[in-house]
Amino acid sequence: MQTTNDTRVEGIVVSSTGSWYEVATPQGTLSCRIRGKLRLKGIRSTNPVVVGDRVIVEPDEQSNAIVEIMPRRNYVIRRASNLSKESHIIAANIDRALLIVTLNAPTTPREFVDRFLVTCEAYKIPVTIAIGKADTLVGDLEAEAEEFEAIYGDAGYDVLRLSSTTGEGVEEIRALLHGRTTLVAGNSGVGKSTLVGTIDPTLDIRTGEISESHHKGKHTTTFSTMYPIEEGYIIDTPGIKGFGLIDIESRELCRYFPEMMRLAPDCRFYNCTHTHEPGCAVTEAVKEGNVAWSRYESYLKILDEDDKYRK
Ligand SMILES: Nc1nc2c(ncn2[C@@H]2O[C@H](COP(=O)(O)OP(=O)(O)O)[C@@H](O)[C@H]2O)c(=O)[nH]1
Ligand SMILES: [Mg+2]
Ligand SMILES: [Zn+2]
Repeated sequence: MQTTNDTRVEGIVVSSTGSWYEVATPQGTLSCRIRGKLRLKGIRSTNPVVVGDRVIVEPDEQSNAIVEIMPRRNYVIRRASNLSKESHIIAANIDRALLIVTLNAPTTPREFVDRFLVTCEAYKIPVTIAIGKADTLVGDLEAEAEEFEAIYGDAGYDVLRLSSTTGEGVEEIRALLHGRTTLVAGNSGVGKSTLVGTIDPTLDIRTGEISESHHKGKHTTTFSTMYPIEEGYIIDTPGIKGFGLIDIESRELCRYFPEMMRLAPDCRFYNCTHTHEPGCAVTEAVKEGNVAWSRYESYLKILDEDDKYRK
């Protein structure tokens, strides 16, 4: 049987196992493989086709094949592993990211939060931060939540509280999702899958999975999955442990900390790195408490640790 271009259909990748891809098309969801070499210019990635990609599928009796990937509007990418030069794309064509952070059980490291935010800034993806498991915030944790809200609120981010247990914040998030593609990110165990299942109980979502990185060999997915929701899509991600930045130059890093970027024009030197320079408005603001020390510390750590991965 001859395949003609007429049989090709356009679709959106909703899940992948690394070798098989589920593609939602007007003809239903098709299981596909990649045909030939689909190379994307300039991206050294461990996964050539990712959730959120718009693709062309050539249906075939044997197996459907993805034959083309449309250009990506944006994507969220991280280093595949600590020492790797390869990257892993978490998802593509995203309208908004929802970063779920928990202060306890598990504690999300601030550096993780800041690295994720830098990536979203670099690819111009708006982020909403949710403090998850808000039902557990008592005593010191409540004070910590208020401090967190102040730091990230001042930086310019929307921060809300979320509890899938009590329903706090769930309707706000539902409204955010409407008609958009939203990536739900956060460490393993913060409640990402539970949230997706709370928003739409008809979806078959696995929750409470054991962290992939701690229990290698467990049959857990390490790829993102996209679900239709609220006239848009939501992408549930596997727990992201580390977030190695890729393709961000040292000298542009400060642009992705909005509260520092606002101050940079007041630095004495136009090419100030905000580390050792006299007349630096950023370090001055850190000293005066106008820029949070934890945010500045993340900036320094990213500069320092990622230096060795840069060309
Ligand atoms: N107290 C509390 N526990 C939650 C909440 N959301 C999820 N959990 C629990 O946290 C654990 C991890 O949830 P899961 O959704 O699998 O996290 P994921 O790894 O981010 O997808 C499960 O035991 C959930 O029952 C919440 O809002 N409050
Ligand atoms: Mg999960
Ligand atoms: Zn400076």
